[in-house]
Amino acid sequence: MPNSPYPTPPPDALPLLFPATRREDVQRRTLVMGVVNITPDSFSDGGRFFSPEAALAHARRLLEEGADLLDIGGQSTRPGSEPVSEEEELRRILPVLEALAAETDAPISVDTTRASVAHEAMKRGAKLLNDISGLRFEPDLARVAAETGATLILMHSRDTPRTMQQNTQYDDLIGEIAACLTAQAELARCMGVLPERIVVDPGIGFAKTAAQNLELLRRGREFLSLGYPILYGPSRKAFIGKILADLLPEERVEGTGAAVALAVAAGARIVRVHDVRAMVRVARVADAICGR
Ligand code: HH2
Repeated sequence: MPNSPYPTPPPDALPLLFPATRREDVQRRTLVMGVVNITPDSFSDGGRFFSPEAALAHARRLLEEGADLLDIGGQSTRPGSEPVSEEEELRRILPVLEALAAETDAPISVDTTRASVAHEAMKRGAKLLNDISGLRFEPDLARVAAETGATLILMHSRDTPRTMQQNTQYDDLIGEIAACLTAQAELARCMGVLPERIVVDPGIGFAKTAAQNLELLRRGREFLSLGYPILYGPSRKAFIGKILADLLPEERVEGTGAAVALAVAAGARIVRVHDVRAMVRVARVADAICGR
């Protein structure tokens, strides 16, 4: 749009994940990814959707509320969290993924750092792999993405979720994250992932202080030069609670709305959120203001 100071992300291949009738619509606006955590210990909704039935009902609700995509995770990555076994991760994710893939054409992402879990998930209908380690834990995950044609989300973080908040020193926050995401995307491409199947994410809340999370959102448009669609996951995170006198995660909806609006203004292509109904409204209005 002429005269808009807000960048519009260039056309990308994400619409190909959707049925042909929806492609035009999803090319023009920010996509909302609903979070389905099948975990007893996630920071914002841990334990609420732990049974397969509860997780499925939750996922259906998010789709009704307007989620474009879903992100299913079987392992919490909150600061300080401990990993679960591969068997347990599969046991949590697969039944829900299989049931959902059979009943919706909304693209389903699986939030995993394990190549083996990624492989099983792709066999059962997942379309995206969301790796919060950006291939640092298991580079072979890129091979799975290449072989199965998955869209691969590469997120910036450091160390492991257990220790990442002890490693938040950056000389050049944006430059270092951009360089890291570029290197991870290069690795993925070397392993056969097509460039149009890569999405990058600066990793809000992962090895970042509250002030650094704000800077990521303030300067988000600088990541556009990486040339990949950008995902932001600010939803209900601690930096929002900190600004708002220590509000609890489920009370951070409006604060999340502010972060989502500014992510859209920075050129986000996907926002990963818990409160889908509210954030669809926020993203639509922010898209309209930005002239998309
Ligand atoms: N944040 C979380 C998990 N996965 N993936 C991407 N790409 N970007 C993010 O910002 C991101 C992510 C953490 O949020 P949540 O899933 O709600 O919590 P938990 O890790 O405790 O399950």
